[in-house]
Amino acid sequence: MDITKARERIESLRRELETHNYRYYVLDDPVISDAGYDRLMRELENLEKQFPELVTPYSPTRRVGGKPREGFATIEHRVPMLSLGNAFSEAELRDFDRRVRGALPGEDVSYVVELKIDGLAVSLFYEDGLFVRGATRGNGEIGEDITHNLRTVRNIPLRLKDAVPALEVRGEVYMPQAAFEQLNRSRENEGKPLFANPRNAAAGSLRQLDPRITAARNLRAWFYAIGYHEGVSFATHGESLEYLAGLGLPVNPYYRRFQDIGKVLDYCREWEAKRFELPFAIDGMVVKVDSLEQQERLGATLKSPRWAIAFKFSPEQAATKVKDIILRVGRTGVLTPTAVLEPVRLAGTTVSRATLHNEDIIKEKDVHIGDTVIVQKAGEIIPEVVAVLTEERTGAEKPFKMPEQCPDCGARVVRQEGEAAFRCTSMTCPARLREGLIHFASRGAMDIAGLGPAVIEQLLKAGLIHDAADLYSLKYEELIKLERFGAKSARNLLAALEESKKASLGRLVFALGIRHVGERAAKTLAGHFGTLERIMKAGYEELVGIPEIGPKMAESITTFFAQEQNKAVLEKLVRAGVNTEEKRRRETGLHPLEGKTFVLTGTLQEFTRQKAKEIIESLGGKVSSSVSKNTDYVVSGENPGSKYEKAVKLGVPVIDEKKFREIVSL
Ligand code: 3BD
Repeated sequence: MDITKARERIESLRRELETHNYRYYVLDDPVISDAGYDRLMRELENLEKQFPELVTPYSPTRRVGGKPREGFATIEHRVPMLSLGNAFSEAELRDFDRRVRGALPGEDVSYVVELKIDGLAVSLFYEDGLFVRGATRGNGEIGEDITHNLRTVRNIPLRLKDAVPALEVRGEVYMPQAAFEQLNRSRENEGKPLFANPRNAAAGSLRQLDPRITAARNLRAWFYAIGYHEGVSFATHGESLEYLAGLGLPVNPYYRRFQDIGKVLDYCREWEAKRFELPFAIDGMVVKVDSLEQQERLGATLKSPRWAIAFKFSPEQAATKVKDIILRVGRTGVLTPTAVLEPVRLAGTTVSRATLHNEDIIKEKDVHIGDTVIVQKAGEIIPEVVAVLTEERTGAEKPFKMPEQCPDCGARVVRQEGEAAFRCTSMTCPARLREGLIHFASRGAMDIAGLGPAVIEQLLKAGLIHDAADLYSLKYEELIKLERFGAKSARNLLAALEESKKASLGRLVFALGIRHVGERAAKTLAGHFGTLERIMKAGYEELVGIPEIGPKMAESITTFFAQEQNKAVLEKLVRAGVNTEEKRRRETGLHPLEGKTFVLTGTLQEFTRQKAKEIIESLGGKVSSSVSKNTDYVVSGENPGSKYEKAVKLGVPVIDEKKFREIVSL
């Protein structure tokens, strides 16, 4: 084929693929089979390989581009992205209507009401109809450049249906409910921490430095506003939405126009009732004055427009029956009562467990087995019981009684004075062992990738491990015999175990799961004593003499190391080659961050917070959890919290990850 023919064919294939993409991902109405689509894509890929000079970034073959990035650049929004005021009740929505009409005396007012997508606000820039840049909302003025990740969102067109000279569109990127559930299922299998909700999952996915990961996350977007624009104009918000849809951008079809606030409210309530029928999460409705000219006259306060408001839905609750109350034994032996529920739909997922925290709370809420209760999801992965519907009682309900024996091993259960918790007293309780191993492998501890609860359960069942040290004598031949284990996962697990031997002494001490010894205390012990051997030999008096180590902790540490069983496991760990020494600080003896206090906020790309903390502390600096005027630096990652705002308010320097790397000279 000559280049002219190739150019024509390539262009026609691209148009065709764009149309199929649009039909599939935007209209949800495909007209081609997957195989047919793949055939077109392969033909285009082959032609682009033969004629690399004809490749453009806007080709459907180029969504997932190149190598992982170094970090995110910042982008200043040409038109600031405002916030939205909230209405939490009918009265507050009516107040909004009164304010609007009060400012526009004698005029007709229409509202457009939209679903409020529970995702992440983004801004996309198109030049001559081509997607050139995209950013997070950030603080509304400045966001982060996430172009490479937005390109992987399948319903975002790389090329609009019209070559508008300049257009900035705003919308929400979200993770559909089904994709969220699937992602968490596979994360659970891999022993990775779960995302609490689709919003966090979408945020985590957009923050990836490697667009291939984002591409695998199945994100989608809806657009609802225009920012900077040239060469187009509209009279109403409704018109601008139609315009966006006409360009091939996904616009949620459930927006409606009303004049009467009562009708607006009815429409809000209608969606509040059927929100979980949607394949994605919404957390309210957005009400906007339709006329752009009226919007202009209404203007904005410091942060949010006076012409729009978010009507927020109330927290998600459901009524269901408590079939049973079971006890889960944690790694420290604490028995946590959990309600087994008649499965019920809540916030888009089916819920069959709710935590009851401890016996006191069961008594306080007066939960009986057989009761009908209200359960609620509030950011947590596990829902909780809010209240009992006592009017539903029949008399057949049974009060719950803490057992005297551990449900897993039968050992005696005790409640220590001043504590709400009951504990299993056996050191060899299988449930404690399992939970202890999960902790040992977890992130802040030995951080063993691929060793999650499911795999640990498998290894225990197969009798391959009896304590943490046994992990280090696992054999390839043993692993590949296990269900769902292939050559690759077996090799990866062994490599992760090998890698974990290098973990710092602080991590190892934390991983042991000594009661009351958290990450910080473990690090203090490691820093103070320098070797595991010295920690093991330390007496009570010496321990309480260390700042940050209280009597309770000191007692628990000596008890732990006095137990023969623990000593035996530690010896095995040492023999396996696990690091038991604290790395000496840089030999120069210089502690360049001596006296400097850091606060970390948001999610960092290259480091876990844990790692960043270790680095700062190894250089003599301190990490604090709250910002004050004594803070020297706030290191801000993606989605910074209120600490960021506080730092700005106090004038404390806020640095990004790149700057942080410079300071610690990595
Ligand atoms: C939605 C502002 C205006 C253009 C300002 C009226 C605050 C997140 O579905 N319209 C929507 C949605 C969000 C919106 C506007 N319309 N602003 C809208 C929105 N249908 N979620 N938001 N945002 C977007 C925000 N995000 C993070 C932190 C603070 N504010």
